Amino acid sequence: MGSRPSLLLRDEELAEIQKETGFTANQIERLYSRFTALDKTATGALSREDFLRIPELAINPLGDRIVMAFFRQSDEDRVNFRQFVRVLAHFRPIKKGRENAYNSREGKLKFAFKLYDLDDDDRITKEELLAVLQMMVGENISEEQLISIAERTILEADMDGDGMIGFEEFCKVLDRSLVEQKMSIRFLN
Ligand SMILES: [Ca+2]
Repeated sequence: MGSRPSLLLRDEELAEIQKETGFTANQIERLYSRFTALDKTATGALSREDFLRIPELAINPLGDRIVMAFFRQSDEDRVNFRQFVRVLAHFRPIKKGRENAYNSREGKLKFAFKLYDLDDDDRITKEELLAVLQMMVGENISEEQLISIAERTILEADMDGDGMIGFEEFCKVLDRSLVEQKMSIRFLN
């Protein structure tokens, strides 16, 4: 019994997280109760299995990649609450004058870019693009069609002619409204 760690968020921690992520105190409290509900073993950190119990991630075709983004924040195979909210902060809608490194257009684009950059070398190759397209569409489109979509996308985005998509090139191809819309979740309004 006595070994269960405290599940309460300290005030100073709450203030720090608020400042860093832009979430309101109320939103953080609610995310924290979601976090502790997922943390079945009450260790103060989530494992990969804990994440897979989130229904929105389980049904998202890119769920695996998004789960990996949480673990990129961490050197271990567990994600603590701070790391958890940092990733979620990318999905805060952009409001004028209230953006930060996470939910700014650039922050959102960086997060999206990393979903495609499977080997984390800051370039998206045709193979990486193809792999992500396959995750997204499953078996609905033939391999040949997907290869042609991947090739066309690289051709259109690749301005320096290296056959890959760098971050700058990625930003140029993605339409502004699309990023802001797809990368925003109305949090607990
Ligand atoms: Ca890469």
